[in-house]
Amino acid sequence: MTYLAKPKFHHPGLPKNALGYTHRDYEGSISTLCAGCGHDSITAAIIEACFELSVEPHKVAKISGIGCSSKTPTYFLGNSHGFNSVHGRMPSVLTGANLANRELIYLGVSGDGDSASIGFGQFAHAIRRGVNMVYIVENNGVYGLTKGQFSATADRGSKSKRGLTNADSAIDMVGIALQLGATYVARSFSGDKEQLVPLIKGAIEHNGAAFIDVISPCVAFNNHAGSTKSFDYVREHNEAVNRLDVITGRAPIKIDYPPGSVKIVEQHDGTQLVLRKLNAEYEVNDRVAAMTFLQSHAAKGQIVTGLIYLDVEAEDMHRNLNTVAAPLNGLAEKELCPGSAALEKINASLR
Ligand SMILES: Cc1ncc(C[n+]2csc(CCOP(=O)(O)OP(=O)(O)O)c2C)c(N)n1
Ligand code: SF4
Ligand SMILES: [Mg+2]
Repeated sequence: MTYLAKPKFHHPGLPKNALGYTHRDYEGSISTLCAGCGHDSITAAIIEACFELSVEPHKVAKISGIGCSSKTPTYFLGNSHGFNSVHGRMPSVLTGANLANRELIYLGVSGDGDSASIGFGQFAHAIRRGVNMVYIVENNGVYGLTKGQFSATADRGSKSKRGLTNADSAIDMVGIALQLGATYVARSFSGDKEQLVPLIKGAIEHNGAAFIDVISPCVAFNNHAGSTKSFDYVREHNEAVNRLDVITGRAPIKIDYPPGSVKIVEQHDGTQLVLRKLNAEYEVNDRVAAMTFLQSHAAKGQIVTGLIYLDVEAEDMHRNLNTVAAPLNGLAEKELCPGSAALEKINASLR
């Protein structure tokens, strides 16, 4: 059995959001991952973010590849659309779905093996096309599902559970996403829900390619001394540059930060991202500075977390391609087959 159904009953006093839904309405089946797996905490953060934003579950499409991480969409948003695709192919399936219907919120859930190894090319092209999506990599530095081989995000010199040393350079997904033009780039830690939930909310509100690398320890194969993706290592080397809150028309929140340390960033749709700066020098709108900051901290063994880059002028793939606004399933035959005169006009314009 690959999933266990959750019992339907729940406490009548559970808090409700603006739609009248409780957290239970955003849950899925019972997780079959190892007890303590970081991926389950990310699932909980996604549920919390969607609950707080009062997202309509039927307006979400969750798409994944293969891996323990890619299994997790079964454990959240049980009333949403979902497609568990092929290893490394989540980005192209998501891109196609988004092209067909831009009205859904696309949640791409992947692993470091799924996105940095077999799916690296797919990851790159979805990001550079500016697909409007929330792309989450649940990064544990190993292929968890196939029993703990090093993945391409494992740091050079880090040790496997059996004591082998990784000889290869690591791929930093955040650095690559920045270089490829992602317009919302963040890193977080599965053990830091306070940081992760608002980052997911901000990514959902963002109109463009939003990428979140979440360090998510694999308790079965990569949580030992010598690993740089263990709970202890990440807690000790975490360099958080800021803390985020998201203010939307739907879900107002109170801000209570000391003056001088807060930066309010307004996005196209009126959403406000409230950034509490932890590092006074860190500038979230400077892509090149973000890349330098990442590299210099990585050289010191530090893991930079928080909202690392935000482009408030982000444009998504549909805008770039000038596609029709209506979902394709809403178009009638007349619009889909406008006739030979229309075809002739298009051909003439290309001669
Ligand atoms: C085409 C193909 N190649 C290899 C595999 C075997 N395989 C399944 S999951 C996986 C790696 C998963 O690693 P990751 O994406 O990091 O997920 P995790 O289990 O660590 O969350 C591999 C190599 C496969 N299913 N399909
Ligand atoms: S093998 Fe690792 S990644 Fe997979 S469920 Fe267990 S702890 Fe999580
Ligand atoms: Mg992995």
